[in-house]
Amino acid sequence: MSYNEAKDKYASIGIDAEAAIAALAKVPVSLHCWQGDDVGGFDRKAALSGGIQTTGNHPGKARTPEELMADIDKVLALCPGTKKINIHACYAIFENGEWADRDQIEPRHFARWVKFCKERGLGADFNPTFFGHPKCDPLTLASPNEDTRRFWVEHGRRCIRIAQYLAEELGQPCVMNIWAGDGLKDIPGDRLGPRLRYRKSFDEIISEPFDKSKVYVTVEAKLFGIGVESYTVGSSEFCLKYAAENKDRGVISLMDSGHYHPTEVISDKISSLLVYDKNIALHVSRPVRWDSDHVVLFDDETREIAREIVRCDALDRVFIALDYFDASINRIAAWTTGFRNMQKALLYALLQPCAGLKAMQDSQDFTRLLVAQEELKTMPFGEVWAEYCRRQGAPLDGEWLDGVVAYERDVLLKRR
Ligand code: RNT
Ligand code: ZN
Repeated sequence: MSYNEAKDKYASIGIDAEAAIAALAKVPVSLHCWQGDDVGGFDRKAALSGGIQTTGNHPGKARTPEELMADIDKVLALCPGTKKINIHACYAIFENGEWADRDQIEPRHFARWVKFCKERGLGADFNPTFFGHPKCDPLTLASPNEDTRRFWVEHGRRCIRIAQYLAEELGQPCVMNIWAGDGLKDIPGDRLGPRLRYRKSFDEIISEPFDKSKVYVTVEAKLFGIGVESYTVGSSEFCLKYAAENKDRGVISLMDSGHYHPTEVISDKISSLLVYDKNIALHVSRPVRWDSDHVVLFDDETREIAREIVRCDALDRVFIALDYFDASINRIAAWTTGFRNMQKALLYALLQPCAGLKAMQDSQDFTRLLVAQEELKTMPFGEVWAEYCRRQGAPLDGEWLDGVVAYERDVLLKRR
């Protein structure tokens, strides 16, 4: 079947494939820089902490800014759509023998990222890094040790300045996400104290002045992490309440698809937050039994997340970022697969007869609703996806992996 035939097939059920392609091309999706080096960063050699872990030791991970940027370029060339680069503070780039600790970093340590983004016309998002550092005691923003807590608050405040710098330089808003893995391995003796300190620290961070039209501060909730199984300070309730209470100061909720109980899905939560909030943010990931950050698939939940965003007519209200890190396979293929799958899910969602499905529900025609949704699954989606890739100058499915394998042979395997 050709694209034109597929287009006609969609038109026969009231769907405009051209409009779907045009709409998707404008939706920014944030590509996380940390898939390229297993969340390593450039500012120190400390092991990952905060309950997150990469597993696998596939050869060829990026070791320097040059290598990471070269790898990102590969991914960008293989992915259709509008991209932003999501940078963590630990990816500061120090030059001429300089080094600055997390409570000393400055916008200029991200000048190379600005250059990288400018040359490619990309926006950027940003994240303070509250993990992988000796000052995780193990708590950071919730630490009872005032010296530790202040160190991390200062880090957060500096990150707001860096986020604003990125937004101003690149002429696009910057989402600055606060996630700290603060929590305890075993049963706490005090659950309230750390949460009160966490709130105080958040308040101190956002008291750093910023332009709310340029910097969107998000707070990411979590259930638990490896090594912090019994208690997480920044739980879902905590972060939702914090964002609600500080909405006017520019704080937005962020939901990561791996940060809830195993049968809980964020697709069902999106509409609840959109009832109350102008903007929300997402980390699209894939948890396998825990927050394992597997590569995002074109699976039911990723599709449902995208369908919800589209059905709520909220493509311009939801900040979509990817968050996964697989070190067991070729990292460029992992990155590319997840990004392309997010694009596929969004395109698939844009090819839904939303108004028709709503009408079936509202007229209690649940039989027709079920059948219609099932039959959508075998519509010729692949042809529309291929056309979208062609128009974006991106390779089609089946056309990109051999190039990645060649890059692995010629470049990645020489990184030893
Ligand atoms: C951890 C959170 C967080 C991190 C990144 C690296 O569970 O999902 O978003 O993955 O900041
Ligand atoms: Zn996340």
